[in-house]
Amino acid sequence: MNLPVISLIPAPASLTTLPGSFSITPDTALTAPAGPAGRFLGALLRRATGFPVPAGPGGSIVLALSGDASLGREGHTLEITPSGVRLLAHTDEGLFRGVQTLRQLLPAEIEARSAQPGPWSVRCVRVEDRPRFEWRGAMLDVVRHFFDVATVKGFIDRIAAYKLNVLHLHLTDDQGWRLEVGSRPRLTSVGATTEVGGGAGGFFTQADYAEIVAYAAEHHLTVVPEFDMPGHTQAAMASYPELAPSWAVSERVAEPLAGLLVRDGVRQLYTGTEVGFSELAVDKDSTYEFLDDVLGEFAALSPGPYLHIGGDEALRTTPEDYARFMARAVPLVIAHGKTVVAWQEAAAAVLPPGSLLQYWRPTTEPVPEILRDTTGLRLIMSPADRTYLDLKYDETTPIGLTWAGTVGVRQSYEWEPTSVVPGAEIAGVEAALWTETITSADDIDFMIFPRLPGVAEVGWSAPGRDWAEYSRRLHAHQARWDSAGITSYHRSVEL
Ligand code: TNX
Repeated sequence: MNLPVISLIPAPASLTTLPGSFSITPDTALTAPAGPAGRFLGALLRRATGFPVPAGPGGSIVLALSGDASLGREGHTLEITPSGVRLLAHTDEGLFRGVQTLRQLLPAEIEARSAQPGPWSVRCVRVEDRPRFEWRGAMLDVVRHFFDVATVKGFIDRIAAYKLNVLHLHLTDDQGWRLEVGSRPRLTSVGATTEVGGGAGGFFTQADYAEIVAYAAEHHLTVVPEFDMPGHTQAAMASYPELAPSWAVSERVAEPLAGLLVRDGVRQLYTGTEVGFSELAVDKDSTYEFLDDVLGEFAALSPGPYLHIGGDEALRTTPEDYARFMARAVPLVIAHGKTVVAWQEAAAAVLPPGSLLQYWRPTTEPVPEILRDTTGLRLIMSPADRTYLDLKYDETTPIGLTWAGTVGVRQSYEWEPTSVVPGAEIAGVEAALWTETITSADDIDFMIFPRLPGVAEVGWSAPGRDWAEYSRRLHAHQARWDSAGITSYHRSVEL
């Protein structure tokens, strides 16, 4: 029989091949605890095999919650023998990650959206697995170009397949405000009406956002919403002019940009791609009332423990103003019961122990002085020259930015998150997809495939990268994307 070659991404902690194979047939049943893992696997198998795959006791595929806490929250063991599949974990999340392994052991046709002929055979194996890092994220910028709920769900489908567990949504920026806020309706009625290039923009209603959060939870992904402050706030200021600082834009921003940002003293919507020109009024109490209301709604809508408050590229803000601002903004996050996440610039502020900083500067730059001592903080590693999937693959890539150079497939895979900021505690890694040049779901697929799986492996698998071995596995995944109907992935010459 023609059994698929094993090409797991991310590579598991341990894999042993056993003799023989197991086949899914019209008689196969699934025994699983109530929860996303069993639901996901049942739906996946039914869709591509066309078999009924009933759920109930006595199935030849068994997912079970073992009492063994030593597996960790996401750890699991998967044993496939000729008589069946047995997947054990301590939590449903662990089962869900293991289901992604079983999925990749099946023929690529398992990704098809309609019933295929099969056969549905897998090699017998024993896999013991758990992640290296607890934070394995992907960020989607829905501001520079807006992406609707269906596209975000598609993004969740893609990242969950590679065992990521965090969906970071960049929801606010100069070019738009993308989440409805009940107490500040102009943020969306005004602030969401455009995007980079002048398109119509758009926003998530609170019901839309709840749908995304629920879909993410169904894939054991935590949604981390980002309200970027005090910079990247032109859309908020265009919606509520009183949020703007008292200094005249022309004092700190050169023409012609300054002329686009203000007309008759009022902040305008912005559709360009410059960064670092906007800042909230740091000295007005009303700014913090605004933050309190908005952060309160973001927190209430987001069941996860984190709120991301940006903090990057506040380039027109003096260091004193930045520190004063963060000293008032950070406690609001805490008051709403959330842990602070912020871009690396926020290392200049006083952050409570346990806060997370997202490192984004390229690995080729020296570590900034403010990050020399990160005691009490944890770092999410997103160095631009490795994890910024909005950067071009090479000079010939039709879309994408190049401010940190180009990011080839190999470059996004061959790096070590713990050696960028020596001594820092590393929570994990996150791929970032900024969307200044990305305008469609096909563009998203073009930029994330084939680079995203490499960042996922850096986050999940033991250190020590072997490009030759990995690129063979990655090559095999193209058949899975083909089968899933993902047509626009980048046909990289590196594979
Ligand atoms: C830098 S990374 C930014 C974003 C841009 C991105 C483009 C960061 C914290 N800020 O505003 O979209 O580069 O690659």
